[in-house]
Amino acid sequence: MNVNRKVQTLDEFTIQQLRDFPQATGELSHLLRNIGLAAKRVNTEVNKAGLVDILGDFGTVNVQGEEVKKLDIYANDQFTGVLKHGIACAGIASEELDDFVAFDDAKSAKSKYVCLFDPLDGSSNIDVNVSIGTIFGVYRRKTEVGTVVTQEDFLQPGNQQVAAGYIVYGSSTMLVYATRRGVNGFTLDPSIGEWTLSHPDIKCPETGKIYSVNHGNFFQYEKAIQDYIQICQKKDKTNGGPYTQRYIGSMVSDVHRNLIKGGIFMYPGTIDKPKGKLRLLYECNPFAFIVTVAGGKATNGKENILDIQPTELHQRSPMFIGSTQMMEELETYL
Ligand code: AHM
Ligand code: MG
Repeated sequence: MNVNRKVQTLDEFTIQQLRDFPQATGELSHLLRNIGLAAKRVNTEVNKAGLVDILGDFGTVNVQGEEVKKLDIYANDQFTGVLKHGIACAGIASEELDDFVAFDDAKSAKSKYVCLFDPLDGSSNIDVNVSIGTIFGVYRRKTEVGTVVTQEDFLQPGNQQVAAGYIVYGSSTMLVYATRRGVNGFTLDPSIGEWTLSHPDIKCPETGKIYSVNHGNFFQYEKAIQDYIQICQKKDKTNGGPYTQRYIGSMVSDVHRNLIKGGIFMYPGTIDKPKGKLRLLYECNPFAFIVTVAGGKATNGKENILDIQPTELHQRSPMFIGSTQMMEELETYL
């Protein structure tokens, strides 16, 4: 029999990592496994998104008599459900929910982690078949294990993350996650329904050729940002410019590409929205953690994203993230 032992699944990988920590309880591996499971379910529905006219519109009742949910609500229910059901998560906060959810059953209260996520980021792209994603960050709770989690467990700076990751539902489906030990990427093998290690030990290139920003907002940006964008477009650069502009409008895909190829992604504040659009806790922080572990940098223009002490669950922050040398070049303008 021809067994390809080069293929390592997500479960095999996390269990192998556990062996290096004899005192580890396996809770984090369990949590990642749960996220992988919810992501597979979401992936199946995302792949059917174009069939919505045939299968029934969102909000209507489908042929099986079930209500067809909006995909971001469906994704939120999947991630919440699977984490509530598991043994590793004491509560969640989500872009889709006004407040955090404490899992108050005895089993969940004994868990040591909380998870914050954006279940389906970039969901306005679904209708036009553009890649979208899920983003998540995992923290060790501050309150005592055995009690019900409180807001304090969720309002932690990003540097307290134990793990963070994202799933990109693209031409293939990938789950990338980071712990302090490194960043690893797993591609979903649809033939066996398993996440398989395809991108071990991802490092963000020190520099790159791509800059990603919404140019439509150009005249809304402060002068320093406008100057930097123009530098990205100039020919007489010592650093190999002009750069290529790439902006999908789906942060998971944009940052994923720049992480692999090298580049810079920016969502600055604007005149109308000085704090920008992106949410600190479940959009900026997970990516800042992943890219930092991979060797890159992330700031809000003034300080490291990971050092910001959050005050609200849904607070926004400007975001600049990417290859170290490009970030340093940007900082000379800021
Ligand atoms: P969403 O959480 O409502 O989906 O919005 C977040 C998305 C990001 O994925 C993306 O980077 C950004 O919005 C694009 O915004 P804009 O269209 O203003 O450039
Ligand atoms: Mg979002």
